[in-house]
Amino acid sequence: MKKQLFVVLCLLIATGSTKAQTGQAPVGFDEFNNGIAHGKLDTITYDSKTVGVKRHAVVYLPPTFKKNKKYPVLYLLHGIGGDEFEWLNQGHPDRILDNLYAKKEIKDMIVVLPNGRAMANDRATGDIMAKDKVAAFANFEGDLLNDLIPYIEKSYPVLSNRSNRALAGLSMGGGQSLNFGLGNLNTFAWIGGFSSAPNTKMPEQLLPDPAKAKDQIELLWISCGDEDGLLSISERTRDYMIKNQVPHIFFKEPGKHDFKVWKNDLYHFSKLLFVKNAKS
Ligand code: FER
Repeated sequence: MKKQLFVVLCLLIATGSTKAQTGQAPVGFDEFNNGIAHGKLDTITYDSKTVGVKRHAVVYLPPTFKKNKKYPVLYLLHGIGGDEFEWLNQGHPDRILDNLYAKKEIKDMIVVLPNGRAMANDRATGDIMAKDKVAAFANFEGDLLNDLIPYIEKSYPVLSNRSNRALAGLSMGGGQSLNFGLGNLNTFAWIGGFSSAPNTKMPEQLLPDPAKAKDQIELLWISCGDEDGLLSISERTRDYMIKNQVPHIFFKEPGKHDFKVWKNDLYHFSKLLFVKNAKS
């Protein structure tokens, strides 16, 4: 009996240390939990001068949201096969963040889930790799900066300065986040690319003035699964940051190109957001 207990304890300790080494979020981090407070989801419609149509996004408000407080904002972007509901349906950021709030492990923030395919028909249908559809992901820069952010800032109680804006995304959305984030450091100080796609600019274009960027970046997060065919893009970006001494976090984790990896990324990334001196 005593021996059995000893074996069980050893197994528990071994499992715990493996998790720490691999950076896996704790079991249940992405599960709906009935016994805790939940955030609120809104769907919004805004006028896009960039695209010339009304566009849609989803907004997650933290469980303790109050209109008379002001919040930092994370803009969280989807991949090439997704839309404004992709994160919600497959990544469950609401559950992940609700659970983190219950443990008081993240700062209060509003999360905006936009549609990053900035064209009139922004559904992920037909040939999602078509030239015009891929170009629409680049076109989203104007929509985000000139249409969506101003709409959010007049509709919600938010802190509207660079140190209270974060931009992150998965795959195509990771490339967008690195391109638009590092390209607009006057707007964003917290930037995350999860398994970033080939739309990521070449490093010298991405960050032509690394010396200046060093002072501006609060957090630059670059992550990818070790079995992802796109890993070399994250490594290319990381190598440039190392060469130019730009502080960043490079998080290589077990996994492929899927939501198992991206949920884990969101868990870890969101814990660093809006915490001063998060950059390593
Ligand atoms: C590509 C490979 C992958 C590409 C985009 C992706 C535009 C995007 C993948 C995703 O968002 O999941 O060559 O070119």
